[in-house]
Amino acid sequence: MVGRFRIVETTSTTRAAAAAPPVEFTPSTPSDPPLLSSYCDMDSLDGRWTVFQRRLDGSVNFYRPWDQYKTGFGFAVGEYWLGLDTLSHLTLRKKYELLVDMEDFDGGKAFARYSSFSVDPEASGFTLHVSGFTDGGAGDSLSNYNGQKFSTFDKDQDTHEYNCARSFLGGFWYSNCHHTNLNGVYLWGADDTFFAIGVSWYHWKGHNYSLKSISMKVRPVQ
Ligand SMILES: [Ca+2]
Repeated sequence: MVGRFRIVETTSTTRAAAAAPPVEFTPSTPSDPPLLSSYCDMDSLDGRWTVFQRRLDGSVNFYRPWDQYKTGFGFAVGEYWLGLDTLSHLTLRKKYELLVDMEDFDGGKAFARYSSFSVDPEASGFTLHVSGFTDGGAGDSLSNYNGQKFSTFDKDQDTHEYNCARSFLGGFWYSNCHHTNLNGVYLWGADDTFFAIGVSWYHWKGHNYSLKSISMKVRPVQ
């Protein structure tokens, strides 16, 4: 379904231009899902980031099957996952960097930045390539997944004996299983009722703290 997506990259540096969505999902038939656009972050580290994952209020269920992680879900004005097909096509065309911004429920903020980021096509399992970590206070909970394929509850490509997506109720480049579960269950802060199922980033808040917000965003390397 890549044909449905028309990608317009975020190139402007003006705030007024930020109102124009950088990525537009254009339905090709009336039966396609509602129009969905992505959010352009103009504030973080000089802006111009295209957001491909965002959690902020628990309004969208991220426990979804492979096909939905492939094509995308959610709402541009709120929580969403842009889709692995789009992400792969975008990041394989040129060199991209990645920023992961996060916030806790006490006003604390942190980020992790990676100088290189790309996702292989579906035929290669949407394998993640991420490297070049810079610490913005969050620590590195992602480099561990470099070279890992994506997994959902209905497609186990992790390296664990069990199904990590089922065990931790998300979809991710799980290995054995995770240091971040940013597509996990939105739990509003500290909660150890069930181990590590929340929207966590281990090296900042541990496995049992579900963040208030977290987003993953990319932009072309200058
Ligand atoms: Ca497994």
